[in-house]
Order: sequence, then C-alpha cells, then structure tokens
Amino acid sequence: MAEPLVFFTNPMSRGRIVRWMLEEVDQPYSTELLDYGTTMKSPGYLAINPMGKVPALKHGDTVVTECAAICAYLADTFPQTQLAPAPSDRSRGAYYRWMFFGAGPLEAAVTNKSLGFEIPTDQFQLQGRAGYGTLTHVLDTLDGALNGHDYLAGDRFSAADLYISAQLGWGMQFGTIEKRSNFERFVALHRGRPAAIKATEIDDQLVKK
Ligand SMILES: N[C@@H](CCC(=O)N[C@@H](CS)C(=O)NCC(=O)O)C(=O)O
Repeated sequence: MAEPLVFFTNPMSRGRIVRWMLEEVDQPYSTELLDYGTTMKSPGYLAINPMGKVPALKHGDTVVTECAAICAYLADTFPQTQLAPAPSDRSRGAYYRWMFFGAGPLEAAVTNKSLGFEIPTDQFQLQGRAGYGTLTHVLDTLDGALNGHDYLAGDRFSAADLYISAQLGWGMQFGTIEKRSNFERFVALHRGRPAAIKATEIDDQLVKK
C-alpha cells in the first residue's frame, strides 16, 4: 500500500508552491493547516520542523522541509510524472542549477529587498561576499536564461519551472521583483497549467474560510 503523504501548510504561505507541486504529481495527500505563531510553534509541529515554519511534507516516516527540497523529492519519488530530468539526462544539470538558484540567490535577494535591505550597486566588496551579488544581477541572470526559452531544463516542464515561476509570480505581484516581459510570459505560461489553477483555487478557498 502507498505510504500517506501529509502536507503541512498555511494557505497564505510559500506552501502554495508545494500545493501546486502536489497537484502536479496527482497523488492523494492530506492537508494539516497550521496557524502562524500558534500551532506552527506547537511541540507537535516543532518535532516535524524545528524551524516552526511551513511548508513541510511527511511521506510515511520521511519528513522533508524547504519548498525546493519538497518539490525535488516529489519529482524523484514519482518519476512517472516526468517533473525532473532523469539522472542520466544531461539537462539534470540545468535542473539542479535553477532549483538551487531559486532556493539560494533568488530567495535571499528577494527576501532582503522585502525587508528593505539591498546591496548598493557601487559596493563591490559587499556584492562579492553576498552569494547573490545584487538583486539586479540575479534578475538579469534569470532574464537571460528565460529569453527565448519556455523551460529552464531541457525542452519540457519541470519542478524548476514550477519553483522559479511561482517565486517570480509572487515577487511581481508584491512588488519585490520588477516586471519584465520574459518573467511575465514565463509565469503566465506555467501558472496556466491545470494543476497550478487547481492548487490556487484550493488555497484561495482556505483563505476565505
Ligand atoms: N526556506 C523555507 C521558508 C519557509 C518560511 O519562511 N515559511 C514562512 C511562511 S511563507 C513561515 O512559515 N513563517 C512562520 C514563522 O517563521 O513563524 C522554505 O523554502 O520552505
């Protein structure tokens, strides 16, 4: 019998990324809703994620936290979905590259901007020490990768497209990422997928409750 998938989230969180991925893999899962500051910091949940943050995924006895890791885990656990290039496929390199770029430089640069902290473009020493350089460098790099391309790894949709398009979409919506034509095209393309639409509907309904 298949081991149960349990998804810990709050509908107003990065958990939306994982909900989209869960809908892509199309396996049954149950959702445990957690509230900020209360159940998210309860001893029971801290035993699952000592960070007291969502999202988290439990698959049988396996716990995975961090959006990118959960997406990668689901893609590898359900290879029939073809949401990650196979290990023997050379586009696995690009897949890793952009998954880690999203979880590292992009996430850090955008979070810092949302907190009102940006590395000045004339502070070359600081740029050298910060893994992301500047937000502009990060966005220019992504813009270049997306220019003329619908997919970041190979010629089909992967978890890297999901993860990066979710981040770009949110960033542009909340004003932490400037709107650029390549970003808008990429986000519109992938967020129009049936699984993305369904995931958004589920979380929007949960927010209304
Ligand atoms: N690096 C984590 C970030 C998780 C995170 O910061 N989640 C926020 C919601 S978007 C959270 O749970 N905040 C509650 C808190 O820290 O108390 C990931 O990628 O999953």
